[in-house]
Amino acid sequence: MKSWARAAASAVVISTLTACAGESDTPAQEPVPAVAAPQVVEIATSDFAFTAPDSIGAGWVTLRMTAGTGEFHHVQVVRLDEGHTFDDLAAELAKGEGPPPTWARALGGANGADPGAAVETSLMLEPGNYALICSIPSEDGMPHFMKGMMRPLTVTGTATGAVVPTPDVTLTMSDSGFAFSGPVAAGMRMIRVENTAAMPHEVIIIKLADGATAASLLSWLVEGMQGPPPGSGRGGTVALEQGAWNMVHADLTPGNYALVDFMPNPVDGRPNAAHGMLLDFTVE
Ligand SMILES: [Cu+2]
Repeated sequence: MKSWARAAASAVVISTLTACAGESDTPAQEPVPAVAAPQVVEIATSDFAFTAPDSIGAGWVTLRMTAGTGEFHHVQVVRLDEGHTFDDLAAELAKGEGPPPTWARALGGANGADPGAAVETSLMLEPGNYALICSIPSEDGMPHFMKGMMRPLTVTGTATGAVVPTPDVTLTMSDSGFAFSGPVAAGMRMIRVENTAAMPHEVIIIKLADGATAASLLSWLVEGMQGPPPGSGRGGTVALEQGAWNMVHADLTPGNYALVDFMPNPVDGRPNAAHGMLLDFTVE
């Protein structure tokens, strides 16, 4: 099998403020803010389990998902509102029908890793109870969380002083589709992805194979994914509820790309991509 993605590397630059010495005999000593290194949480996927910590610290967190060589997986971060437990969520999801409960909040996560590759997405996590879930279905139609890809995560303590990196570009997801705030240049990019729509959305960044377009990628998907995929994953988020945002670290070489939301549309169950959540863009 041809490998269809390169591992994303992360580079977070932390700038520290230094005090300026004044002209006077007693130099002004501005306090230097405490800056903590960003917390990197390693999550490995396999058929059908996550390897992940049980507990992490609150604050700015980078999820580094390393994909196994089997089926495609993602890491959906779900925050459980106070008074609800992981077991409550498992019981709701086991019903296999209806929308997820409103107390289970979709905060995004890591997505779009080719088999054997790694991708990174960062987000701010408040202390509380969470679940990590993979809801991608297998060929038998059963979502992976029904096969074991679901585990609790506890976020403890108070937020660290890790610096939130400045995005290179912002990607807005709305009812009218995807929109970048500006052109996307080649290189290791920090893409702030935010959802302004009432319904949850995800984005997967795909570098298109020669001759492929976002439309032909969608055709490949809805026609049963016959043959090799016409592109390779470059990262993304999982479902984000309205107002939530993630920072996707994407390693972008020049070429043609597509943004795709594969989530089933609540109206007809077809992918949101078939309802306009699909965009071609070029990286130069
Ligand atoms: Cu999975």
